[in-house]
Amino acid sequence: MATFKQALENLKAKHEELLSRKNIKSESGNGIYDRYEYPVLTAAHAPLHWRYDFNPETNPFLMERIGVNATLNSGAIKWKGKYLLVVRVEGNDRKSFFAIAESPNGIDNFRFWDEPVTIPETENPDTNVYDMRLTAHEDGWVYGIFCSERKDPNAPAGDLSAAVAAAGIVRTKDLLNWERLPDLKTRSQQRNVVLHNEFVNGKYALYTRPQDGFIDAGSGGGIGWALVDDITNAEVKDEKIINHRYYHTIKEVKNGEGPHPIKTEKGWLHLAHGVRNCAAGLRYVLYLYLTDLQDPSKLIAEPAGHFMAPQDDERVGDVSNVLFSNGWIVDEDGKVFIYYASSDTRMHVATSTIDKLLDYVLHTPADGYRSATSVESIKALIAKNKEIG
Ligand code: BGC
Ligand code: BMA
Repeated sequence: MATFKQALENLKAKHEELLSRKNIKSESGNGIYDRYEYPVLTAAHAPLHWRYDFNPETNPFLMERIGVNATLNSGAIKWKGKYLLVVRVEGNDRKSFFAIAESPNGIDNFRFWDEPVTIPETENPDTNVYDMRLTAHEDGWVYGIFCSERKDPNAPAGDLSAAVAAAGIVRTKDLLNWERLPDLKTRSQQRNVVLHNEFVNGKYALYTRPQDGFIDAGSGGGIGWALVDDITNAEVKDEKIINHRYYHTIKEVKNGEGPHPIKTEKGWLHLAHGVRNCAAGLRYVLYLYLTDLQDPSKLIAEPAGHFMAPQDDERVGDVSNVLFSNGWIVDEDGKVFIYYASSDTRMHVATSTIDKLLDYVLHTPADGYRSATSVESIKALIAKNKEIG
């Protein structure tokens, strides 16, 4: 009994040490953003009372009863002065669920709320839910749009992988009680659906990602845009592609909107992910683009290539070579907290400012789509530098 008590105390002390660890800005940034030394959330951050039975009678060996495998792709929101993530927590059983973690400063001391979020199911229960984008909409609700995955009812017998992806929609006023709305009705499967935070022409506006199949974005073309009359019965009738995929770019195979864009004086600033294929599998990187203030569907600037790509330890995890982001927070002073997951395993933060990100988007050369145009960009910069001697 005494040893059980001691073991439990040790467990709690080690957990507390991890949760309260101070994060440190990494040296050697590129001037655009700063990375941090430690991830902000890992599987080990999951509360002990979700994982261990604390009763010595029923758990004499103090074993972990319910394992958490990863904490990844999190939505983000500033809420009552705190930095909140709606984390995709994945259990050892491969089921994802959502749970809120809160930090006082946005870079460390993230702690999960007491219980995971309960997402009501529809009449067609989700098998797996993940990657929620949060939107505090001007209608007064906070919406969460996430991927709802179900087994493909038309899969041939024996195919236990074929799935169907749809956009699930919930809303809340307190982040505690979530109302489930009907899933988005669309012609194609959808992942990476995001709600714009303002009405556009009096309608709800969605960033979409039409795809041919569960994995294959195929003829989908890229990130789409659709206006919806009624969010409580949302249906995509017309969808246009606003951010295209191109041959031999970082988003050749797939792309998808990250969190909803940030409104700036120069336009709507977007964070997205781009995917290309290689011998090692799919490589996911993050990129930025800017759209028109009056018409958020109109592209005005897009730097060539990635904004952030997996680096060092970020490269390795359950699904290696992946950076993915569906959450960022802007402070009133213009500081931006970019929350991103590495290799489907852990959550990190990078910080920057609106001014820096706009400077990056507006002054990084655009993609010319050829080696020769890339050389021209470099030579133009060299010439400019030679002028100043
Ligand atoms: C996984 C996602 C992944 C998707 C497409 C799902 O089963 O949970 O993380 O993005 O498949 O590969
Ligand atoms: C997907 C995404 C993410 C994930 C990525 C890499 O398509 O929706 O859930 O991070 O694949 O596995």
